[in-house]
Amino acid sequence: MVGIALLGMGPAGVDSLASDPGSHQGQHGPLHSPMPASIPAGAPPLPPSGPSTQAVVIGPVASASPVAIVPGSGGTIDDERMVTVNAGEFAMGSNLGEPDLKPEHKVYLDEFEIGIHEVTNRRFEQFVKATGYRTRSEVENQSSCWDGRHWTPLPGFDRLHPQGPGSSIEGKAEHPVVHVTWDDAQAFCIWAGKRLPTEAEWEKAARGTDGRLYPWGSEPAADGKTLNLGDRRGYREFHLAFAMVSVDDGHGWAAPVGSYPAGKSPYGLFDAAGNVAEWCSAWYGKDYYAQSPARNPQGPATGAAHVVRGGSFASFEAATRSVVRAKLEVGGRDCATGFRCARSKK
Ligand SMILES: [Ca+2]
Ligand SMILES: [Ca+2]
Repeated sequence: MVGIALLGMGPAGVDSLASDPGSHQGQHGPLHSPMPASIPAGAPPLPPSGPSTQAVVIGPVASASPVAIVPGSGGTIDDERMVTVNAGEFAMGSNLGEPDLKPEHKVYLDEFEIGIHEVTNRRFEQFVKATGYRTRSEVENQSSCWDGRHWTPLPGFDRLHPQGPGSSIEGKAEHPVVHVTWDDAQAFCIWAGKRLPTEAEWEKAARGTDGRLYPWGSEPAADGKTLNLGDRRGYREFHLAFAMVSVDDGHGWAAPVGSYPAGKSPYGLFDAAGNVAEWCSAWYGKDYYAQSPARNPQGPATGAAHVVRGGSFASFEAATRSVVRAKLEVGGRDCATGFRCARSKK
């Protein structure tokens, strides 16, 4: 079992923190209420994500042979379209809503780039073909999904079988990759010469600088044209008990990325609200906003779960607000969580 390590430095043992998949707590849920977090100390440092000429050895849990990834090598094969988010302040968090959103506070971020789309199956397949990487869901032939009553680990659900046994990614090349852990997402981003966005970068890219609550503004949009959330198709196809049955957004599960241009963010991000929830680089800290540095916050130094943002096709409308903070523990993955990559400007 190998976590993530720089060659010559020995394994960092990231996966030693992995929790029992049986205790996996899906972070979507019909109402998608963020769960309180307890943050134990002593977690190992994050793997390197910046540009490097060193190969990085990455192997998912139970992988017999870890794979070597040359950071940035995937950027020459193809690339996700990125937009630049200019340096400056924005209002992060909210004085209204869940306790972990408070207080609203000014945050300054250096200039960065971020993908306009969630990473697709097509792009992730390029990574797999180039490196031989296997996601943890594939290795363990198991991932979490909604069984009609609970988020629970289910056999036969993995990256290649997003809707479980009998499903496949054939014909879903432009759908977001799902059933990927934070480590899987980080491995892809390293290969692509990028990194996961910080929580602050994700929020600024999603809601801009004017304090809006959604990518398109502050009013919920329930016309079915701005985002893919838990709608009447989710009720029928995904068996959501509390779906918004008054809305038809066209998709019961994930939609191809970019399907909702009316819901673009001020910086041009598609699907920042809904479709699939998105991993951020940071550990989740319930009280972090009260103590966050004012410049380029990176999140708590340690934790048990990483931040996941934006809600998903399985979320109730309120959970798709760009301020909502959800989390998924180390090793967690499910049918409604993916990611997009970011990159610091040189
Ligand atoms: Ca939907
Ligand atoms: Ca999303």
